[in-house]
Amino acid sequence: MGNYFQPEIECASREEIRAIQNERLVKQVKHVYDNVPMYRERMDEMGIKPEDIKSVDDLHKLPFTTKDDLRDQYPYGLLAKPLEECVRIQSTSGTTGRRVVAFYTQHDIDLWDECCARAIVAVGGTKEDVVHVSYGYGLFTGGSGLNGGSHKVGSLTLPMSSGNTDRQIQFMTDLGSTILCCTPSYAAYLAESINERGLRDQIHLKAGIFGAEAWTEEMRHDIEDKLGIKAYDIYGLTEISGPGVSFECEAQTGMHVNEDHFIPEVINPVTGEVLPDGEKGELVFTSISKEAFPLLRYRTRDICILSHEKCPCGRTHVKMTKPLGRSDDMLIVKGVNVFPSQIETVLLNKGYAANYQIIVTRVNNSDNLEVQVEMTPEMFSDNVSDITAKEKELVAALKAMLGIYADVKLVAPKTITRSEGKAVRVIDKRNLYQN
Ligand code: DLL
Repeated sequence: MGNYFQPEIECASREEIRAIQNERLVKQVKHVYDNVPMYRERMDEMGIKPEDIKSVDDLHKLPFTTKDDLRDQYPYGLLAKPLEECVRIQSTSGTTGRRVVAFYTQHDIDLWDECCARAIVAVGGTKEDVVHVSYGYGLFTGGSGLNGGSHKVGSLTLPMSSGNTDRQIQFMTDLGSTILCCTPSYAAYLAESINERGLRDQIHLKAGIFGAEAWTEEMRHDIEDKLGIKAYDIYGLTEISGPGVSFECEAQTGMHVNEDHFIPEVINPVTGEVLPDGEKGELVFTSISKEAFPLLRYRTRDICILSHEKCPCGRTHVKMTKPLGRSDDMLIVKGVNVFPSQIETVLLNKGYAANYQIIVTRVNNSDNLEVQVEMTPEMFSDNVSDITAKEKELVAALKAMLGIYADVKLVAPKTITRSEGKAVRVIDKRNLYQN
């Protein structure tokens, strides 16, 4: 049995969780109907009254919300509370398309901080810990979310933000940071830098809380080995609050969704049909506790599987897999679906680090997939036949994984730009030509 921040809710029976969800959903639907014209119009068009939603069983009757709705309603259209009751604005990191803004009342910030506190306690965090937050601060939710969670736990919080790797490492060694929070790609970079400086013995990290971008099991093992820590996943999105929508426990087999605040569903992205446990589809959230920016059935575009299987940690909240890709991150190359995570798995299995870039071009109406991969210092060689042999080996392994040919270019160590926030793995030049 593990450690919990709010055991009464994290380990509540399924009946108790359902009762909380039913009560909050009914209230939330009324709140958005009364305060958000877009939802009122949509429900009126569909002939649904707030009274028709009596429990979670009626959730499927409600309209979906999409990223386009958020853009259309920018900036105040979806605000469900008077602006003077809001205390914070955050914004998406703009991975795809235009920015989206989300609003928070103090109540919304408090519940978001609690969700992050649950994540920190789940990895063993207590008030004895020094929580080193290297997610970006500012409009991005990573920094302020984990910062707030760490305060709630009572840990000593280091608001490092991202960047300035030397200073990160100095504080880590001098102040004895024990829990590192950042993107997995930045964790890999920090690990590389710490080992290069020969400082591995001087860091006191025991755990890391890494999220905001896709990362593979192979990358988890790599970071765990290099830093001598346990690496845990955390998931979230600005539209629904930020980090802490779900988090991993000691079992490291998926992330528990904070179901007292967010009801998850997995749908068929084409038909919108709700799928049962165990089936892969698009993850959808309804936020049932938020006041300022509550969304009904928000389509995340993240592809996931939900599972109600009993977890050894004792938590009863449903678990989601790591996002297996984003419906809009999936590349279609020569008609074949390619996820960057498949390429990462091959590279790490072959002993490379996660320093790579995927470049897609279209030449003479035919797609071309190129993967640039950095050699590790140990495998670095300037012998051309050596390099060619290694490239051929990767071409074959990628062909086996993806079913298509990818041109592999091995590059010298340290030539691929390191990221301090979300890594840019894919450069799809075809989009530029289309405009
Ligand atoms: O990335 C919130 C966050 C901050 C989560 C810090 C975890 C840690 P956005 O910038 O709005 O919010 O981006 C949300 O990032 O829809 C996913 O596609 C992706 N994402 C977030 N967490 C994970 C994860 C923050 N653990 C989008 N694994 C989401 C894979 C993730 N993808």
